[in-house]
Amino acid sequence: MKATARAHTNIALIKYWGKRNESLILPTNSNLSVTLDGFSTETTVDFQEDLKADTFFLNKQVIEGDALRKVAVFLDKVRALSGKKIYAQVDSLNHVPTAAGFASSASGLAALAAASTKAIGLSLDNTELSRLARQGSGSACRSIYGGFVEWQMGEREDGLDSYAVQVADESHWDIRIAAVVLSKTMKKISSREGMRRTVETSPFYAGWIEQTSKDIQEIKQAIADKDFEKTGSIAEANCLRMHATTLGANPPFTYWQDTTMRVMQTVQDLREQGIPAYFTIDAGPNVKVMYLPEDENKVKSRLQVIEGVEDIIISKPGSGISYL
Ligand code: 2P0
Repeated sequence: MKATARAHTNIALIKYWGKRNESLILPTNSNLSVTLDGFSTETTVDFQEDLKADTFFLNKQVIEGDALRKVAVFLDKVRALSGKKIYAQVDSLNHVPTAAGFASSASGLAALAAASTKAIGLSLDNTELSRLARQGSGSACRSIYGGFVEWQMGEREDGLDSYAVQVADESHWDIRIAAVVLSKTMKKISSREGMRRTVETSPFYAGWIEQTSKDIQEIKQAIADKDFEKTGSIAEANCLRMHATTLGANPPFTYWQDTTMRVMQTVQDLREQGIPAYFTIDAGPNVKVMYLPEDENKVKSRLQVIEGVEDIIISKPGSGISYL
């Protein structure tokens, strides 16, 4: 009972930042991402009658502790759905062009959801798969699809209406996203802990929720119209607002480092020189920069000379899950 699936990671243009239900992973706001072709996870799940527990290998290394528990808790959900009590060996390969902290729970849990359900004999449609992947890691529900993807927050307490839908596929719009890898990154506050602290303590949180519901409507129109300046400026402002909530938390924190701010400044300088480029940042110091293909050389040459930048990995909009 074995299957292999591939999923790409994604970058949110409208952020998921806060849960209304921690155990079901239900968000406080709808959010929207682009799937990235430059980063993927390929996972094989093999259910075997003679195993006494799940095992997990990541890039051929045996994994234990919290990461193994996360996989096993997810497989418990798959076992419950199928009615089969059988353990699995999970082998994951992260295809990330450099070892720079870009391993992603989004591609990891999306590939695990696809491979494990197929291996155990369930046939789920993409909506069911997205809903299941969400319960492994919120952002994973978006990686079921390629291109531009909205995670609709839903309203139900049981989460049945909280899943992702494709807004436009990967061929809709040829934009580029450069992942700017920093040479030094501090130990960070996990996104789970960061969002929990912000929801519970930041007085800026209510403002974030109010504005984000407007942002998502506007960015969907801008994507449909292929209006790059509008899409980029909404995404950049949404990112800044998410990070502002962390400064208001108690205790306050930020994911930014000095190099993060140098990259942000460079992107703003590029715009002043007439090159449309916009940044976004997740729960860590690395920056992603959006631009149009014709500006690639100019953007890349400016980013790679910034002090503290180690590498630049370029993506286009990528595809959804596939079975190998
Ligand atoms: C996002 N992030 O929309 C946001 C922006 C980080 C900042 O989704 O707790 O690993 O597993 O649901 O999906 C990172 O959080 O969190 C994330 P869990 P996840 O991409």
